[in-house]
Amino acid sequence: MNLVVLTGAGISAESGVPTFRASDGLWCGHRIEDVATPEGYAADPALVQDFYNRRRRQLAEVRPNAAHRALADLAARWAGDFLLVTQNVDDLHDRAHADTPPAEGFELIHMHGELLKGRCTRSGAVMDWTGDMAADQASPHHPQGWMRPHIVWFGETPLEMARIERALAHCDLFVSIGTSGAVYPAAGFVDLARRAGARTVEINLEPTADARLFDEGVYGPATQAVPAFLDTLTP
Ligand code: BV8
Repeated sequence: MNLVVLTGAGISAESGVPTFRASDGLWCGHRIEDVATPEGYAADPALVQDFYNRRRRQLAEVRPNAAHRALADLAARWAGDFLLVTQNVDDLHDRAHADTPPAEGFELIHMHGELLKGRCTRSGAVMDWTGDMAADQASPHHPQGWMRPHIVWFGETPLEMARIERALAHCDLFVSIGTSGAVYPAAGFVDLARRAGARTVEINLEPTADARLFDEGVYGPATQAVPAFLDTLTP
């Protein structure tokens, strides 16, 4: 059986990573346009770099939770194709799968980029980046290039879309975990999975506005709802 799982900020919430649209969310202190758009970066690179530096530093204080680990345990045993697409830019899935190596049919895609990577604005080269990034951080890849976070901002094209769409066209089970369905194209993945005839399941703290698009809903904190649901699957 081919599985596609989409995760959002809700799967990392219980690890202490703030979600985007909760009252204490990340963006409460900032308008989206100011920190998560190319225009915001061009207007005030220092503000944007500081926003991402704070989030990159915070990764040292958080750890994968039982939901991340349950997905890693399943990936180690899954016999078919298993694509895990995350909208999250934290490295909690990466760490969970590093601790429990996945079977060969598994792939993890960060469709909105990664906090622990940087990108040269001229060459497009992507490289690991664990420390702070200055507003005028020179690129090691191009004499006239600067470094920017390897993050997909609003108005930019998400990563690996062709690969994701191919997997959705052939999936038998689509599970959406901890995402409000507020951001496209990720919010449209359930439609592609339904068109492929897949069983579709939403796992979230509470029903989202798109709950009606799913065959089933499993509601509660991800650290409880995700392990419980994955236990019902036969790898
Ligand atoms: C694109 C990186 C073209 C930045 C992010 C009008 C209509 C349709 C689309 C648009 C439109 N106007 C503009 C657009 C396009 C736009 C868009 O969707 N805008 C929205 C605001 C309307 N999209 C884009 O620009 C995208 N690019 O469209 O390019 C294209 C299209 C197709 C193919 C090729 C090209 C690029 C979007 C990427 C933006 N970057 N992240 C950063 O991280 O700083 S998006 C950002 O939002 C994060 O990635 C985040 O993951 C994502 C979605 O948010 P969620 O993860 O869902 O988080 P949220 O807080 O909203 O929800 C948390 C959920 O968890 C809640 O449901 C909550 O109940 C639940 N929860 C909380 N605690 C728990 C829990 N669940 C379980 N357990 C818990 N404990």
